[in-house]
Amino acid sequence: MRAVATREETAVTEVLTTREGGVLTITLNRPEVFNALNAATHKALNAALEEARSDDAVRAVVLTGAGRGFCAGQDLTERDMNAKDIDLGGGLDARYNPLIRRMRALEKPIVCAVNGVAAGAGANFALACDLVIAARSASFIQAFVKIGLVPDCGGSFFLPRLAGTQRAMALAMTGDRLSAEDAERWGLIWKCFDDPVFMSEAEKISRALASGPTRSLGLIKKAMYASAGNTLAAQLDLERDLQREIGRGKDYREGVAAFLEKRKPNFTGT
Ligand code: LHQ
Repeated sequence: MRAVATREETAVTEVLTTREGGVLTITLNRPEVFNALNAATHKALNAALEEARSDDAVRAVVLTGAGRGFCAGQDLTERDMNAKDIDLGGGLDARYNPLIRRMRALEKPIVCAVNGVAAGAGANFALACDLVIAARSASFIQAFVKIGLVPDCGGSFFLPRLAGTQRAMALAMTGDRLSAEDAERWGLIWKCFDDPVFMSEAEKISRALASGPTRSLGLIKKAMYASAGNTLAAQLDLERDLQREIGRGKDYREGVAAFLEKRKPNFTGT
């Protein structure tokens, strides 16, 4: 494992990645269009998530946006609206769905730091992350209906589970803006923070996760997401299997030793 004490930054125009300790921060970087997603953004996002997956030194990921918005969803200027056949399903298969799967499959926590408006695919990218926090001025819009579409990127999966069918239906059918405070109240996100302290809170949370027992965080994610499609019996079996696996790791021994010695654990993510 690489102990990264320095701060490195690479600018891939549409997406910035910053490394600080075990935290990889991915910043959508098209502020002039509220970080709307085009082909280049998808490519860079995939590359950043691959870096998160393949590098053991990365132990937590933060996804955020540059400027006033978090992400306004698909870049609506990118598509040829005069084309004879418009196949949006192809775009979802090729770009969006693999990204959502990649985020969910990553065995490391992803914190979404929603700095401003999150609309369409942008809103559902946020909901696909593991811990979602937002600036108090941020908001969430299921914008799809406003342009005659249906929610995608997992919106119709996440929303009813997080907020209940009625609230999910209303958000999807009206395309109304939901404030960060209401999103917190409705359970769509974990917490919202006042704008001036928002980014430092995001850093605090991600730093704490990055010094946590990484493998156990990865398996917590697996267990939580599996529960949506499991019976209690199947979930109990899964918990047993995951506990067996994680109990063989070094961090469990370290956690118990630290408890008994009344000190802070020094988890290595192994
Ligand atoms: C934009 C965008 C944008 C381009 C703001 N594109 N420029 C998946 C697969 C396949 C196909 C289709 O879709 C999908 C998933 C989807 O995401 S569909 C949903 C797509 N997104 C939307 O419909 C949201 C569109 N944007 C908005 O509703 C508003 O811009 C929001 C609510 C995000 C922000 O509103 P305002 O604060 O009033 O800002 P604004 O509208 O003035 O936007 C600022 C600039 O950003 C503006 O450019 P301009 O040159 O006039 O300053 C917008 O044109 C541009 N922008 N969203 N998605």
